[in-house]
Amino acid sequence: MEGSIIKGVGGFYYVSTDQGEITCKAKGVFRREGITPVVGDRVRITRHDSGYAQIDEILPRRNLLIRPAVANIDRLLIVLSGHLPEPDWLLADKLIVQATLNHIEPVMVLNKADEAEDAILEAFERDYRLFPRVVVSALSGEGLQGLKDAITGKVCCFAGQSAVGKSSLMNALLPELDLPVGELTRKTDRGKHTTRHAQLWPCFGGALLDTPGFSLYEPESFDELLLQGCYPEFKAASPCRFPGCMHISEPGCGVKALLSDGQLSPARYERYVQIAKDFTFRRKHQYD
Ligand SMILES: Nc1nc2c(ncn2[C@@H]2O[C@H](COP(=O)(O)OP(=O)(O)OP(=O)(O)O)[C@@H](O)[C@H]2O)c(=O)[nH]1
Ligand SMILES: [Mg+2]
Ligand SMILES: [Zn+2]
Repeated sequence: MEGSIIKGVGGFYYVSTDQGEITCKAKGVFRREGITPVVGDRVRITRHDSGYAQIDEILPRRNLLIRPAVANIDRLLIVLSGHLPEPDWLLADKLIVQATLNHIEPVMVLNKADEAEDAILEAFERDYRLFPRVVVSALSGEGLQGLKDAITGKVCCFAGQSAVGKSSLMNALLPELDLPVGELTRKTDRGKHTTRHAQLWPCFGGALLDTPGFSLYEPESFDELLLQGCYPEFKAASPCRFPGCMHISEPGCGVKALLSDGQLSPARYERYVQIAKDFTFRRKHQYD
């Protein structure tokens, strides 16, 4: 039988199959070989007469994100809040990079439209104008149809800071879930990491995954040229004078020309420079 892992807790994997949900253990050899099944994995399982079921094989993964580990994602729904917690734009840009490098399509979601600040709305529209994006409110229902359209038929995973409303959006789209939703702490206006595990729900001809966010990005390679490919803005640039230009301090740079023409958001560009420098640093120290 084949199915998808929808949840993994304490060594048990819950597998959704066309014969319903089946609780499995992983084959012993997986552990010896250091293989860990993850949420989103397509697996082949056997059910024994005793009722015991086991995962025999993990089918090849199209992609894998870590912390939390999830596999086979079509779209990453990168959620920011229009109000509190204050948007972590750098994290959002890193998530775009992470998604793009893994051949996952990023979709930008600005939640809490009901109380969104104009400055945040403007920055969101300006910085992500070349990405698919929706402005929504889990509370009022505004924009939810657009979000539904963006996820239908796809395996979509929510990502973003704690308390931006990932679980609230899941609940708004699938009221029967009734997932726990957290508060912001009064002191820091940050979230409390209410969601603890990644979990997948088949729906809308695809699936939705709620996660505890992704607080880290861990590209497999730190190739600055691949990084530049994650910036659709750069495609409008005229060729740079130097091949392999990093678009940071080189003369005759087409990307910096876009910047001075006002065709590239300065904020997006500044964060690009941070991420690019981080790539260079990590590449140099990868084998330290
Ligand atoms: N005003 C407003 N508040 C919202 C909206 N969506 C969520 N919230 C509130 O934001 C807080 C956090 O919501 P959650 O859904 O738990 O956020 P999360 O992203 O799942 O957080 P973690 O599970 O900790 O990563 C809760 O107090 C929600 O009621 C919205 O559209 N508008
Ligand atoms: Mg949550
Ligand atoms: Zn350049």
